[in-house]
Formats: sequence, structure tokens, C-alpha cells
Amino acid sequence: MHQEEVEQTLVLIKPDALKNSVTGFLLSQLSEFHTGSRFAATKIIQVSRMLAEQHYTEHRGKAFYPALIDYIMGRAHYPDDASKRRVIAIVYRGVQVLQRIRNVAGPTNPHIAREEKPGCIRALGTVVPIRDAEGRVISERLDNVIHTSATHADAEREIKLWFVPCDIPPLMRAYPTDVCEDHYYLRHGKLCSTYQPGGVCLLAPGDVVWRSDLELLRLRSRDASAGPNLDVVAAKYLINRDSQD
Ligand code: FUP
Repeated sequence: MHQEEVEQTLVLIKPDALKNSVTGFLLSQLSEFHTGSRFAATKIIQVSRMLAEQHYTEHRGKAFYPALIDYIMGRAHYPDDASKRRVIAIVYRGVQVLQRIRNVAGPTNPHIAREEKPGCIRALGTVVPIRDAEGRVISERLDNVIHTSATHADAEREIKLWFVPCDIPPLMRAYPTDVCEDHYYLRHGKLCSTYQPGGVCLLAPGDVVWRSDLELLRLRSRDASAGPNLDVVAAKYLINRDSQD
């Protein structure tokens, strides 16, 4: 019998959705009945700048990038109350779930979503002009209610960025894991193997870790400048550890 492959995708319920109390509606729209998807993991996160910048790394340097970072961190919707800033991050799994959830989400721009696909989730969003110091509109911030991974490669990168393996039940993990045999601490942006004041323990022996993360940590502990930015691994271990900017 032909069995279709189960895949995974990341959804972020963004601060505008939470502020407008539409979470229940979104969860219903994203549910198994509408999209064939099932929860694999979920958590509530106060998004750090490190995590926001890693998530939106492909948009770095664009005119809307600073506003986009403020938006996902909750600073745009809760400028005066950091305790209310949060997103709900969800891993969904199911057959063709990535495209089915993209379809329910609709076009990136809420104006286009309303025109082309009334009733889709992002039709609930809004567009905020971004102005320069002289007041000229230079770009737009698209407050589009949810993020959903665009490709399978993005889904893997994003799920590994927002979740550690133990956030996901073992039989639902889609990517290879290993058991860590060393201590890894982060101190002033640098990796160390022993605790020193100001250091944060990322991993200890026995911890279950994404294999690709462990490969990067091993590489970086041999050569501090090798491979991609350490933040791509560190960000998820710092989630909700301290109140952060
Ligand atoms: P999507 O995959 O649909 O989330 O779209 P993109 O990766 O193109 O955009 C990522 C985020 O950037 C979206 F949430 C919207 C935001 N964005 C803006 O705020 N302004 C722009 O001009 C373009 C994108």
C-alpha cells in the first residue's frame, strides 16, 4: 500500500494575533479537520533579539527588517509592557502539511490576502507604513498574523532553531539527534567547556541534541571562527531563560 510521507512545518502565532485574541480561531483553522495536521510540539516564547534575527536572517539589511524584528519580538504591539510580548510556536506534522498550512495562511501581504483569498488567515492582518526621519514612506511592515515555513528546507532550519529535540515526543522527531557527551557553555558570545561566572550552560553530557547542532558546536570548539554563526544553535537554549532584548 502506498503510504504518503508525513512532513513537518513551523507555525508562529504572532503578537498581533495574540493581542487581538484570535488564537482560538487560528488553531481551529489550522486543525486536523482543515489541514490534516497534528501537533508535534508547542510553546510560548518571549522572543529574544537573537532568536528574531536568526529566524529572519534572510531579510537582514532590507528597509523593513528593523520593523520586522520589533514585530516578532512583540515590541511593536506591546511597546510599554514587555510581560505581554510573546508568540506561540507550533510544530505541526501530517501529509503535505506544509503546503496545506501555507494555503490556509494565504498570501504574505494582508491587502493581497483580502483581495485574492478572502477568508484566509492573513486576510485578518494589516499593513503598517514604515517612514524615514523625514516622514517619507520607505517600506511596509506586514502584520500578517502567522508565520508558516515556506519550504521543507526552511521548515527544518526553523524547527531546529525554535525547538530542542526534547520539546518533541521521540516518535515525532523528523531530524536526526545525538546524545551530547560534553559541556557547552556560552559566555560573552563565546563557547567554553567549563562554567565561569556569566556563562550559560547550553548543553550537558546526556542531553539529546539535534545532530547538526552538535556538529557545529564541535566544530566551533575546535575553531572559534569556523562554520555558521553560533547564535543559530544558542538561541533556542536561551529561550525564556532570562528576560531579554
Ligand atoms: P512568508 O514566507 O509568506 O512569511 O514571506 P517572506 O519570507 O517573504 O516574508 C517574511 C516576513 O517579512 C513576513 F512575515 C512579512 C515580512 N515583510 C514585511 O514586513 N515587509 C515587506 O515588505 C516584506 C515582507
